[in-house]
Amino acid sequence: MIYIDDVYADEVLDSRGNPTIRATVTLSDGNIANAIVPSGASTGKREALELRDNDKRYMGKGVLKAVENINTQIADELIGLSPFNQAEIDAILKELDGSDNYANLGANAVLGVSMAIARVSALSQNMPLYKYLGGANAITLPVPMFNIINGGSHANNSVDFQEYMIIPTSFDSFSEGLRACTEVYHTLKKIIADLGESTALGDEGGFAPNLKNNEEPIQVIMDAIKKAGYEPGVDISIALDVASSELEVDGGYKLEAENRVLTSAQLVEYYADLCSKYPIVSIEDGLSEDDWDGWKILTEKLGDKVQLVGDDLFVTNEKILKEGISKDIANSILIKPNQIGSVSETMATVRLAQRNGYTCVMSHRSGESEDAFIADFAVALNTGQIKTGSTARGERTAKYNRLLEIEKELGFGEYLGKELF
Ligand code: 2PG
Ligand code: MG
Repeated sequence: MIYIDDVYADEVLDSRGNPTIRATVTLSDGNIANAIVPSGASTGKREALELRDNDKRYMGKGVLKAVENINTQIADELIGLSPFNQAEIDAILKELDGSDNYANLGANAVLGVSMAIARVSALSQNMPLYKYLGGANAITLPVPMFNIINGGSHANNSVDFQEYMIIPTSFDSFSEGLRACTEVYHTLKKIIADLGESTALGDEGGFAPNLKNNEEPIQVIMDAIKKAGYEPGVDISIALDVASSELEVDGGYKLEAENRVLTSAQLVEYYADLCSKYPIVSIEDGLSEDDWDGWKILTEKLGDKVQLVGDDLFVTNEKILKEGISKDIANSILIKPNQIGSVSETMATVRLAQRNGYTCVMSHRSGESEDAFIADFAVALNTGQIKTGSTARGERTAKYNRLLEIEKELGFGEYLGKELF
């Protein structure tokens, strides 16, 4: 029987220069694999706990306690077990932690090990990770939700909305969709430079220009789509992640760039107006994680036309999603494994969403690494969509390049470009 021979962790750095966990698992057959854990900036309140040292090193952001938890408690528990039952391993880690949000071991410690177990098991079975996790059903390449302008807490510019993205909707394959988005990205760079604005990049590789309100980014993106030779709304559509939990103030949502505070209902009207003027097919966190009444208004107003994605709202949590489904809130969920803490719990949330007709968008975090686990995971879980930045910055291209590799391996696979929206 093949068993887990060693489990250990190191403190390494993420794409923002903050410490994170790299967990490594060795099997008795000699296979060895590691996984690096991502980290968010605009985190939801109900996310699983990311354990930080809170001491003098790295402004408190060290992860030596989480490393220690892996090297002692988690290693003690897992060494000697078979790695091939992911659900059982993840359940053991959950029980070892004993809390409902990994407050003891740290969700970063648990997720690192959970991902490394999946990866080393795939290796041991001589299978690509997507196939190990998804089997013969894992053949759908995700449509990219490609980040092109950054604002909010991912950039220090004047724009309030956190992410403006483009979605290739008329292409026959992942690689063709990605090519089109990349061409629009290069075209946009020139447009922004011609406006006399900075072409510096935000955390996820999109540009971070100082534009005069939250609508102007959409206008320059429309311009870029056309100048690159594509038809907005036909070939390429637009998606937003407002990350509005970050904009909440007493009495509403503060749009700093526009010098005004809107109520939930007014913000919904603002979105409806934008959607009537531009081909916006998806809005993430249009209202805050606490504003379920507002979400109800948003879903009633736009839910049958626009994909409404809950990120901070659902935090990849099966229980919270269940509540959302029962209240008819949103129609889509963002899937970030580190919000919930293990591979199996992430899969359970995706299953629940898919059974209930909620779309799923696999997602990176703003703090990332060269680890491309989510590329395989998106294919394995048939999410059909992935949000992983622009084609700039190595930690973002790592995921795109892995998907290109998977596409080739699958002999083009299946791609939902035209059918998605
Ligand atoms: C988001 C994410 C990823 P962060 O809000 O969707 O784009 O950002 O990782 O900072 O939470
Ligand atoms: Mg978000």
